[in-house]
Amino acid sequence: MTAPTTAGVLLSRLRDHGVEYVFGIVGREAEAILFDEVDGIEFVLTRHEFSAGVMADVLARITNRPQACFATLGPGATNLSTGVATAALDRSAVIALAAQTESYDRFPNHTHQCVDTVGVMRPLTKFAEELARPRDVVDLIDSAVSAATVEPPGPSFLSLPVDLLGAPIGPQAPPPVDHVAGLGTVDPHWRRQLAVVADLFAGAEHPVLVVGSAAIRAGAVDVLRSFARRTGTPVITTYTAKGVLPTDDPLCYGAVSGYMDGILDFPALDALFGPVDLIIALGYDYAEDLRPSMWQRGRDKRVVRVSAAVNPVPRVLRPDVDVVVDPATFLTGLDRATAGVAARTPHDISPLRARVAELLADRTDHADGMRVHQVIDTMNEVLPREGTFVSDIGYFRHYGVLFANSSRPYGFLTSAGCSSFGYGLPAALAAQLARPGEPVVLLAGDGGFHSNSADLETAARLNLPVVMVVVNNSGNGLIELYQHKGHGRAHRPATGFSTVDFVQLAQANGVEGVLATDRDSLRTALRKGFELRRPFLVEVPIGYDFAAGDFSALAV
Ligand code: TP9
Ligand code: MG
Repeated sequence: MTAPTTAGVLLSRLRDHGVEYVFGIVGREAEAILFDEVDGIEFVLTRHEFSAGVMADVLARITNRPQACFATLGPGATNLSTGVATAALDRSAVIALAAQTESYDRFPNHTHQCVDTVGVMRPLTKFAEELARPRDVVDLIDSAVSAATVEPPGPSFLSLPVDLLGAPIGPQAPPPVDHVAGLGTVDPHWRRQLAVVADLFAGAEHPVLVVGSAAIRAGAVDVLRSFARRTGTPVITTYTAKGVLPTDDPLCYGAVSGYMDGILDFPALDALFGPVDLIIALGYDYAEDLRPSMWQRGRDKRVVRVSAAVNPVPRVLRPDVDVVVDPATFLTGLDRATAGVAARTPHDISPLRARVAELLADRTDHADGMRVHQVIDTMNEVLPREGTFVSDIGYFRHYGVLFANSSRPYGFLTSAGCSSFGYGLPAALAAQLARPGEPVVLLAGDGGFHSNSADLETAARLNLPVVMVVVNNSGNGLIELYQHKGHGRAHRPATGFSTVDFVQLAQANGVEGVLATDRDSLRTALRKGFELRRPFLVEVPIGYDFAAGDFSALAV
């Protein structure tokens, strides 16, 4: 039997930590690693390293385990860096790996394809090191996984010199993997703080729970649902925590976006937060873009921040009570401590709900294309309750935050923190890998989708039956909105594209596609897409009314 190489030990250690897939593109280090060295871990070839990073991010998020991505040296690693940044700002336990020039020939910016990738990745990651001796590989993987999984989770990076990757390693008996990730700093005073928060809650007239994704990661969804219903406490979420209460639950007050007043042409933030006198920010994370300035309106409020990590943004948030403990433990404690508190009547947001319903029911025909709220209403009609709604980044995404139905944690997936456009397609593919047999629909704009559309071929090759809806206004619409906001007009050379035929683009990559121009043709196309069990693309021409609406909440 041949001795295992560093590559084999690396892969088996990753597998032992629960990693199921390595997404990426292999370069000349293929002479040292084939990716079939061990069973139980699969390599998925993508068309771009950014896609590989996003796929690892989304799979890690849904499976609650670390997942890996891989790039070759130099340009492969720098391409991967945007996926790594996405995992950093969106808090995902991604183990990013890249090959490096042979250890004896490592002269960054001189040797062929050699750049200092640890230097590139260090500010984007929680841990970044280069392998110096083959026998260190298990320790390095263990450190990378520990750093990546401790709250708040994020990416780790390992640089792998090609000669060391292919080197034989003597027989190894690594210690067993401990799957339990740490919880970061736990403040031992949290039990005393719990009594304070229970008193604040008992004395409040209109408390709300403002929920971030850390509450999902902590496993707080069940206790959150029962606590909210028992006490009559409304739940407001960030983009990415949408679904912790189903959209149609009377206590689901929706997800917040800084664009909502403008899109709805309605003072939505005032309606949501004006009457509130206590905010319990459960699993709060500033990166999810629900900013304290959005809730600072109307009545004076007490604010409680609950997070397993210490407060990193005191300049914008100084809560009245800052509880450093995992959100599930805290809410379970609060549930018990408030058992005697009677259920309240939540504050009334019926005018806001009526405005949302009015837009969803909009049947107006527009010569310049459907409006995005009409597109999403039609998607809601067809997507089954357990389905996953993935959104790329663009103006349409903020309509998705407001209008898309979501009934489960991570039922709505988008990049809130990094907002890297082009995220949507690989995110949807990874969601489908994580949830085989369940419907996954993608909403993407022409700008973001075509910035990373090469992975249409990956969808076809892996036969991942995602239904993709590309809303096409031949331009970077969101940026046009900002041009209007700043200058009162658009400058198309900086935002406008020529026409792309997305149906033909899909077909060229082995994906069936159709054009839909109204609600009826879109509904028919979506139904067909969900029955097909193969990837399917629907292109929908859309129009935006940028000049309308109040976007002052964006000036934060
Ligand atoms: N480059 C990256 C990688 N990410 C982002 N977010 C930008 C640039 C800046 N954002 S959101 C956007 C840009 C250019 C335009 C999106 O255009 P679209 O056609 O995908 O969507 P829409 O509906 O706004 O036109
Ligand atoms: Mg566009």
